[in-house]
Amino acid sequence: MWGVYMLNKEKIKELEAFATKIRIETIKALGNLGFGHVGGSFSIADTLAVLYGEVMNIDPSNPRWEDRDWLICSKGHSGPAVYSALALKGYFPVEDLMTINKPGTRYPSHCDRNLTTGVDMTTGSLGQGSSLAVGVALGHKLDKKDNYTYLILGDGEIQEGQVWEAVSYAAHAQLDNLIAFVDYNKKQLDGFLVDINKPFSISGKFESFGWHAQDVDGHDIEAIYDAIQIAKKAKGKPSVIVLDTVKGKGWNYCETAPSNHHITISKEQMEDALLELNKKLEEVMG
Ligand SMILES: Cc1ncc(C[n+]2csc(CCOP(=O)(O)OP(=O)(O)O)c2C)c(N)n1
Ligand SMILES: [Mg+2]
Repeated sequence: MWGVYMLNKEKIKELEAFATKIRIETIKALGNLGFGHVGGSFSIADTLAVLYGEVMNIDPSNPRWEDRDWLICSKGHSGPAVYSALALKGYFPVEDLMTINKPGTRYPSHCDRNLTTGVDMTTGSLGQGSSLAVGVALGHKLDKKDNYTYLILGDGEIQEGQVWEAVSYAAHAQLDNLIAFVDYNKKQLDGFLVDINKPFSISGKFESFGWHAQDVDGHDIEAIYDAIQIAKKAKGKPSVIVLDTVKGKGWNYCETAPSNHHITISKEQMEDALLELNKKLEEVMG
């Protein structure tokens, strides 16, 4: 089924490398700090690579370009992965990432559009990004503009009632310029969703609210890309892509740690992660 939109092999390789580099820069920055939200940053890296590396209409030299597509990372604690993607795209120097979450930084723990070049929306209070994304997408519709708005939600985050108010209105307003992702990594801050607040069918819930919905492997570059192309064809409806992911993906220690939402990172652990990720990068580059 996937592969219908034919990303060529070279591009897939490039995007896989980009996703790995996002993880590498993220762990370097958070490792330097000594702690951070590694789990949720790593689970969304492949989607960020597809969006910033291929799909989004952006101009890093003109971050507030009015024809750009918008990315709203509503699970704002995954900011480090977003910043890494932006730095690698040339919005600002990669070295700047080493100031993440330090006093006076332009790269806070959670996304802030007033501080970070290329960040389209301030987020961090879970749920709020959904309403903000609906406002942005509606604004573009009213202005008769073609910009897409991409929204990234956490699977724990969607327990917030605000998300469903936004989801309901987005369908009513027929916001087919809004494409949401749910990072279905099965874990929230303090454990597994099934133990805390069972999600049932996430795509089914969105469908029942009038959205077009798809379930994809959130670590398969080609599948993510194809799902976005399919979403764009669903006219008159907003779309959701539920990403089947692993929290901490790409670093075995983090993937298997029982608690991997916000972790401390020793120098040795950072080196362990970099060894694994650099090996992956070499494999991808062949
Ligand atoms: C309104 C609100 N409540 C609580 C928090 C604290 N918090 C930050 S991340 C998080 C868990 C989010 O889980 P999930 O959405 O699954 O994110 P991911 O697994 O992708 O890290 C919580 C409770 C918050 N940021 N905002
Ligand atoms: Mg989660």
